[in-house]
Amino acid sequence: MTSLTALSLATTWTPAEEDVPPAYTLRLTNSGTTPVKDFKLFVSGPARIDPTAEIEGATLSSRISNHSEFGPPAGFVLQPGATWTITARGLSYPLRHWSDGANTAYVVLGDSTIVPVITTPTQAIGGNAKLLKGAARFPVPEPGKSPVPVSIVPWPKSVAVTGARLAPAGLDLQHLGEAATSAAAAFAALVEDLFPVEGLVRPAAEAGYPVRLIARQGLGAEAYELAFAADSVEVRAATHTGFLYGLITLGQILRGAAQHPGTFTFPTGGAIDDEPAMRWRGTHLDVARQFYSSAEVSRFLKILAWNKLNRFHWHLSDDEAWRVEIDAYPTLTSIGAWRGHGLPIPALLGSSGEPSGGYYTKAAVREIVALGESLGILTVPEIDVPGHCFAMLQAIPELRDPGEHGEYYSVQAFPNNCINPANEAIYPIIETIFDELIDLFPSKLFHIGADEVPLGAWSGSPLALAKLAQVGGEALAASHAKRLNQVTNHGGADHIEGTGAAVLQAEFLGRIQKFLASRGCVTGGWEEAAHGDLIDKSKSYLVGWRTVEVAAALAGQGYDMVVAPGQRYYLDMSNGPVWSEPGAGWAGWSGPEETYAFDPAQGWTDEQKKHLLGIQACIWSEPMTDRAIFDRLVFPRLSAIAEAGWTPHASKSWKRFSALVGQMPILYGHWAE
Ligand code: TNX
Repeated sequence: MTSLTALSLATTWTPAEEDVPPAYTLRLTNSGTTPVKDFKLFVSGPARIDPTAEIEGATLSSRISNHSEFGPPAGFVLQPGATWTITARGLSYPLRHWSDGANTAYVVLGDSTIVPVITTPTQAIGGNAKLLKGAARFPVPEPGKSPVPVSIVPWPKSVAVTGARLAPAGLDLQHLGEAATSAAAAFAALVEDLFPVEGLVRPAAEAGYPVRLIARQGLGAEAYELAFAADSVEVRAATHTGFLYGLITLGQILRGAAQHPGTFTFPTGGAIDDEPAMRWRGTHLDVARQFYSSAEVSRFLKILAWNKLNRFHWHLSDDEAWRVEIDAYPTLTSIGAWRGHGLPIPALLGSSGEPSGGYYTKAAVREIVALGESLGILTVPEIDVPGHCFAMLQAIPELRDPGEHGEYYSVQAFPNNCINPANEAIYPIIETIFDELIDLFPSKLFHIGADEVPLGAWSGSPLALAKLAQVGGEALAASHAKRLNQVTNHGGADHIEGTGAAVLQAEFLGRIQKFLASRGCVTGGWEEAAHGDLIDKSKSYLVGWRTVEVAAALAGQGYDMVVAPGQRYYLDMSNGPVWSEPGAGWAGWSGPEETYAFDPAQGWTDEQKKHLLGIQACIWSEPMTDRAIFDRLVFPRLSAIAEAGWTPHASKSWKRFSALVGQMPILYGHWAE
């Protein structure tokens, strides 16, 4: 009989009870036929095991962020059929949802063989509810029951349509002029990809319904009008994007009427006049924590366009990976784009022992940027500096102070993850990298991160402390030095204001922002970029992520603001408070209805509103370990946020939105069962 090594891991979370601290338990079972000895167990998944946690049954031999390595007691042998149990208590961040726990594990044997471990989703003790995945379905109302006759998301400024006819088979686009012609081509390609074989665009010979695209100067850049007649439709706009948006609305009306006759109609008279309430209707996608191939990103952009979202904030670097080709520094991708056992970046967030990851070549980036442009979407790259740079530092160690000693930790438990503002050698490196990127992104919008620099950042760097003494005084430098090696002292940048870390970061950001301005770029940053007030407000914008009040206050100081509060617009947060919902929980939870109801401009003064650029959905990818989780977390909340950007708050209606949103496409096609 051949011997077989087969291992499986079951994990459980026991919530706290009176006098009993919560416990995270990992059980490794040998389901093979040979004893397993001389081995280590490695697990990864969003949950982190703090160094301060008490571990029973094993030694936590190393950990980086959520990657943990456990060693069994000396001489331990896991016999066939036996289970080894490890319990961790005292985690500083409790598990709240099933996707928090370990979702990948592997064992490494003494001879370095990697054995994959079958890992089942973490169960909560006391909860037997079915674990949820896939987008929640929003059924289209029965015939006669829709609150509105036409199916459109986001809802237009004015809908005054009359009459009803059977849905045409498709649209025959008749266009003259550059903007109309390019928009017609972009629309045809869009629907061919999003809704293959429906034949939404088709010639008259195939019963295409006449749609005339008419240039109408004086309309806004994203505005359009639809005028319905008994036998045709006119789309009027002044720009490519205006025409495209008019066609998207028409395409949505047609699909609704075709697929749900009796519920929705195709008008024969009247008009739709439309333009967005807000200029910036963004979506951020974190491709560092999980990698999304260019095919996935391309389809995602098409879905954004179908929601009339117009900014793609592409989060290309973080602690866990660097995702874009840079000619001058090939290690950024040869090292920074891959995680795996024994690599400079370990298996994290559900990646396995085998190398996994990927990056976008420059050619792929150009294609995606061009696709976005054809769909009215500007792509904004983000390179997150000076914090969240673990991967970048593994690839280019020169970005540290060579004399740095000791350790500080980020809020996600990465050690020493910030490039060092006081090391002059970093500036030519950063500028070279940024120059290559500026060349790829014609939007000339460049987001530089600036979030979550740890409280103790650079506290063991002689260069940083000298710089701090120079700009902030000896006392500040001395107090900053004391933050070194305080393992639990990771902090988050929301409370670093005024500290040594904030002062050093501000110096850095001011300098980088000037550099970007010299290249004609507007600099974006997360709200912490305002600490120290050293960036030029007239050439920058900030994304506010804590609360609307913080965003409004920053707008009052003169910063152009994009509103993306974690509680409502972070699409990694779960849809509900229960264990069976996947997703994160640090900012709470938000179901589609809560996200929809939220008013991003509530409480803003008129003066502050002058600096309200718009809104943004943020898709952080820590919990997206499975594409069915992605679909559940992103849809339909993405459309709820799109409507907040497009439709004036007073015209929003959950009843209408929830009747229509079931028609919107999702990325992977995973629906909840
Ligand atoms: C905070 S808010 C982060 C990200 C995480 C996210 C998870 C902000 C700008 N940074 O690094 O992915 O929380 O929700």
